[in-house]
Amino acid sequence: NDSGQTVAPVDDAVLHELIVNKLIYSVMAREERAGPRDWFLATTLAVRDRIIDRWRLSNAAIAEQGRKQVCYLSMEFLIGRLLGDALGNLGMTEQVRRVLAGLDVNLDEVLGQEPDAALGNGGLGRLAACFMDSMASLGIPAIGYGIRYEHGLFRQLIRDGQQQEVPEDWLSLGNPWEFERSGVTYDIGFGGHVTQDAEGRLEWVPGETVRAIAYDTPVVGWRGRWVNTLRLWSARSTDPLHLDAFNSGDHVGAQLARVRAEAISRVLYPGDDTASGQELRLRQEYFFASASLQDMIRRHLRLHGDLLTLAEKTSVQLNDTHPAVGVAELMRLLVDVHGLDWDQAWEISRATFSYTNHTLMPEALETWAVSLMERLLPRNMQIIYLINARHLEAARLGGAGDALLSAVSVIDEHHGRRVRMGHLAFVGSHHVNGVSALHTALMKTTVFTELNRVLPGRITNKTNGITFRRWLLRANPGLTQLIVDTIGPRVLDDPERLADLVPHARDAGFQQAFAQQRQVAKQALARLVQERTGVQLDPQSLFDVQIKRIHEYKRQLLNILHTVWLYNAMRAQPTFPWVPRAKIFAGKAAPSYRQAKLIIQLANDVARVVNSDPTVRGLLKVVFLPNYNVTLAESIIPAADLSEQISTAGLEASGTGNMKFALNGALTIGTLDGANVEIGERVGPDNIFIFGLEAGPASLLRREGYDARAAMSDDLDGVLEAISSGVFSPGAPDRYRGLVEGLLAHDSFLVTADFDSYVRAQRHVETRWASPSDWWRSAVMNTANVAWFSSDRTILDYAEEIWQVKAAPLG
Ligand code: DL6
Repeated sequence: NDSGQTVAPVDDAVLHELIVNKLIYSVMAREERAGPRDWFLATTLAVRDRIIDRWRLSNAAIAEQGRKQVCYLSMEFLIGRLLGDALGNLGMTEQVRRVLAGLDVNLDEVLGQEPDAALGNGGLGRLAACFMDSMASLGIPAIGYGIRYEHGLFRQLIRDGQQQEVPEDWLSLGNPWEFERSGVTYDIGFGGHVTQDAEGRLEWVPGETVRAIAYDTPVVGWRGRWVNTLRLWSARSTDPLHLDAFNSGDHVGAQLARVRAEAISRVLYPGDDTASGQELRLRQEYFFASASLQDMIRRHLRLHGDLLTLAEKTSVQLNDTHPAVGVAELMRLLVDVHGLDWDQAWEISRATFSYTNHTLMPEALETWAVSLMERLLPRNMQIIYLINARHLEAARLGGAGDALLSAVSVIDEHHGRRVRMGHLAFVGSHHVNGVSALHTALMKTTVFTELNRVLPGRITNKTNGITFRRWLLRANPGLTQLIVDTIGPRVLDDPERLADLVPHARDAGFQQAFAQQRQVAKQALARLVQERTGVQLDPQSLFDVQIKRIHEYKRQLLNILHTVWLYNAMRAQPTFPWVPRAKIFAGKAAPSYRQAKLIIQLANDVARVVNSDPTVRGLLKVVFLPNYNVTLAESIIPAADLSEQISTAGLEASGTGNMKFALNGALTIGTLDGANVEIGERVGPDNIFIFGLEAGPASLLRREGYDARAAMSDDLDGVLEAISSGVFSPGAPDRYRGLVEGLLAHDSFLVTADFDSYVRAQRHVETRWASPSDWWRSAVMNTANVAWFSSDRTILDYAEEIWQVKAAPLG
């Protein structure tokens, strides 16, 4: 599914030569001996050259036309593999396949060599990656700023059913995409003190300085018409070696300053259960926020000469609160370093920043101890106090009383004096957005109720989206081809055309072709599952999939309870015409999140017992696929029949996996949570399975608590009894007793409360599955009606309403 148009086409013979030259002169390998990794490097380098001319043109256009640029600050960019994306966007996939075949090399094998860049944790980081693709495809000038972690999200091993974490090492064999910009460096201070000169000007004298070095990766948009930059910062010591100490034998001590400085970009999300772990996280946040803002100012001065026009030429999007310290940092740079007066600087700063909130969960809302901020960032802390004083004064003048002032203060005085980073971002931004309609509505009635009262009109909704180029065109080429054959190639440029599939939803021939594509994807996934877990799946069975971070609010546990319910029911009535199912799980638990790790273990224990029980052979299989990442998602999603989006209503801000599945024609079973609500509105109530408590009642029940035992059905009782009595952990019968007792005593995520409704919804799934024409009509209706979830639409909304930036791809 190439775009059918390359920017500057080369013929096969030229491309052949370009790749072979890279192999010889850049990789130093011989054609007859080269392995897949060598070919991956040579191909990437040759393709990268095709992108560079357009990259330079894009940068030149920004400068010459004085265009406004977006700076997207994100602690995470979950970009995955890049070569397939670049080839697809350039329209070169089939040509490269052909040229490599002529060299006796298989493109798919080459693509498989690329490490999966896991510079993020989950939805938030993948959203940033989809947004980068969309901004480049729409010709919106943008720089993504983040951290070049040497080790991204850990690699997950499953040993004896338990998660083990080992370091991920995506850079170990080099990264052919990136350019080290040794000339683009900034010094980032930490600690020290603040002095005042004779005129009363304040100056921060840091106790330690770390250097940020830029690494740039080109992000090529659709049809290669525009190329943006992903600029990731790496930390270097300004004091790499104490030579005296080294020469006198202290080889380790001589490098301590370096180790400390470089730890900043060593690991994504270092554990923060210790004080030093927390400090490292704050160092990371300030490091990348400061380097990015210094870079933005330097570029603005070079292009426009004067900081007074900063907000006209730049929009900074804070992706969650991780870069929120940037609000204070930009004020420091404008006032202390560039000499603007406070009011002018504040006006510019607020006109520059906007902030996206991605969670309402109190424990995930970032705060930093004032004492840590004062020690690590003394001048920034002073500035935060000044920002807060003016903000509170304005609120007081607007009539706010003490209770309201305390609620809207950037400093939380109730929990040992902490800086509320969400509040800082809110106060310092012109727009604050949620990521689905429900989430945005809840922002106004929960975490930001009071801020919304004193600063009304800032909150706006921007429902998330996904890039169809990766999640349909690349991940599911068979289905894409069918769609193109059916409704024409315009859909590749205009996802709204997917709606042209609606008239085909009832067409038996089309349904069959659609189902056939699913079969192919399921067969491929079954092979992968067999290779990685040894479990054999029947591609004819219903593939019921839940893949996402493991978290109590996402309720993998509810899905496991249903699995046990099915298992019990099948064993009790083996002759009933059950719908054969494969329950497929994948996801990582945060290393210190014990309950999530126990849930992984339970899924694996249930899998072991179910898969070895002859009574349910051919009816039920359970697999937990290790090491979930973007690449694995690309294999799983096209093969899914049923998409599990079953979070406790009100707790999933949006979800984006839900959109990927629906786009590929999986039916959703889900709660009215996050973007599920909007998916349901678009695909229609007949084509989605909604169950469970809605956000309002769920929140009430969570607050008031309820007696799970009193409300428990016999079905649920049987399931919990089996788990707590050790049916699935015969060697350790007490393993899950605590988990079950916990559920019965304080079921914070309403697993037991929603269980019966969930089981009923699952029965509706089975009824639909038993009627293939109904099932496939619903599947087609999903694909046909989710065009609105393209991240191009989301980005255009941001561009028009928040950034005031124009889309304008090169011709
Ligand atoms: O907005 C992207 C993504 C949403 O789709 C998810 O619903 C939401 O959980 C996630 N939020 C985060 C932030 N931290 N937490 N928890 O990852 O953002």
